[in-house]
Amino acid sequence: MEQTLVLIKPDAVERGLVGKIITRFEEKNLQIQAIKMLHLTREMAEKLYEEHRGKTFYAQLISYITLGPLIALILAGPQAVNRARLLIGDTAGTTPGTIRGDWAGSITYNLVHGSDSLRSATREIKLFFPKGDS
Ligand code: IDP
Ligand code: MG
Repeated sequence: MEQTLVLIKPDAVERGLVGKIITRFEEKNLQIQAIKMLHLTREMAEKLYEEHRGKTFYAQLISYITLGPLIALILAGPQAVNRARLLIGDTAGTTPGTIRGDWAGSITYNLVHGSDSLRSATREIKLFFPKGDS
């Protein structure tokens, strides 16, 4: 079964949206295979977002994702990577009916992360759930 990594980012935890966000995924029949709360170190944030190093919003992104605790999930199901991204919505949160479209306040503070490809999913799952940890 295909797996993807989803993060419920610190702003969503702070705003009390964890339950509602998890419900969206569960209602679409994406199964929770692992879940944990953690506060990212700067080092881990830099690994997660290595593709964005050097971009104008990079510093803001690293401080955002390390602001407070987040929830990491492995979700599984047919086409889990794409289906999770569809539920999450576009980066700027302009699509109503998606998690970001309904609740996100800005392009940076957009509540949720979802792996963007199978390759990213494999890399990110290893980062958040090293062997023996899930
Ligand atoms: P994604 O989360 O939809 O895959 P990415 O382009 O991978 O979007 O960007 C990673 C994260 O960086 C976004 O979720 C958002 O929090 C932040 N971000 C992306 N683009 C911008 C921008 O143009 N300005 C500020 N923050 C941004
Ligand atoms: Mg991305």
